Amino acid sequence: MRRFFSILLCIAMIGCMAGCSGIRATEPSDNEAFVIGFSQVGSESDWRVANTRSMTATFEGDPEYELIMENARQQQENQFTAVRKFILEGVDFIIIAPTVEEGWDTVLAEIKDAGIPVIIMDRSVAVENEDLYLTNIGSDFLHQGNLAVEWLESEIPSDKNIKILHLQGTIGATAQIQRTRALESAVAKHANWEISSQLYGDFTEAKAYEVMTEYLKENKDIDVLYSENDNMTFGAMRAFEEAGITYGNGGQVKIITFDATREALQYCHDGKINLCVECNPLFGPRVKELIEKYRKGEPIPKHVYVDESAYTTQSITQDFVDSREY
Ligand code: GYE
Repeated sequence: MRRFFSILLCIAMIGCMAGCSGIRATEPSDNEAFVIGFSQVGSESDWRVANTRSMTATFEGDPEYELIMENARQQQENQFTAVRKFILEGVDFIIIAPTVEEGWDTVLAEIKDAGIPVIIMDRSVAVENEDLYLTNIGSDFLHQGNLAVEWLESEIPSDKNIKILHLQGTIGATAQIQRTRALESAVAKHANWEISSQLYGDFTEAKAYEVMTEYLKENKDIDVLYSENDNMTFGAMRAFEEAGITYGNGGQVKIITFDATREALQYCHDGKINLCVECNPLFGPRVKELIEKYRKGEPIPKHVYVDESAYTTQSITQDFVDSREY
């Protein structure tokens, strides 16, 4: 089917020449591999890099499959372009890791009209019609946030007032929405908890370092850092050091981070991070299994969540850190 669409694509390209810049015709493969178009968010974090690696490693080397990945550099518009290109190329399957939840109705309807099945991976999409996609495989981000606040409840006596600095990821992404929701609802329930500020770190180390450095010039009264991913935490740690603020076990600021990558777990083991909430990026094999079920006509659940937990300095060993795959 792909060869036929590649010919169509060539005709379309000749038809619009200069006006259609950016469209790339992938070479039709000699075999009739099952072609998957994958629109990835970007490469903003170690989590994302591990996720990309898991996807490519799973399909690479399997002659039955061909995975075409497009990196959206964290822009939803780039995802729309990628998806439309996949449709034009006549791929057999599409996987989308959506940047943000909103705004997907039109493009998902276009995919459906083209008769291509879609898996939404990692974050979710907010569409009225759930039939627009086959399944959503990802994390329970609210559960992750709740693990973090439960830990904080166990750490903070109810008569102690605390100021929480909240570093937020890409606004509108499920991981941001749900992790924020868990914190905000917990703060609403605890009169002694206060969010002193919400800073936008876009899930990147560089952005977090920049906003934290600026913030710490005027504000040093922080008891807890609630950072919505590890890379922002690393940026914040650097800013704390430069501002002379101590953190981790025995320090001024308790640090809560999400993802639990190997580097963050090492900091946690070494007492520099207090809590790592796990978010597993290794979706490749699970996605492949779902696609295989789909191809055999087997039923597929609408939502697939992965099991995740949280780690403290006391609960992890060096062996555990070393064995971390991401
Ligand atoms: O926590 C962060 C990444 O959506 C789960 O995106 C993902 C988040 C992850 O950039 O590191």
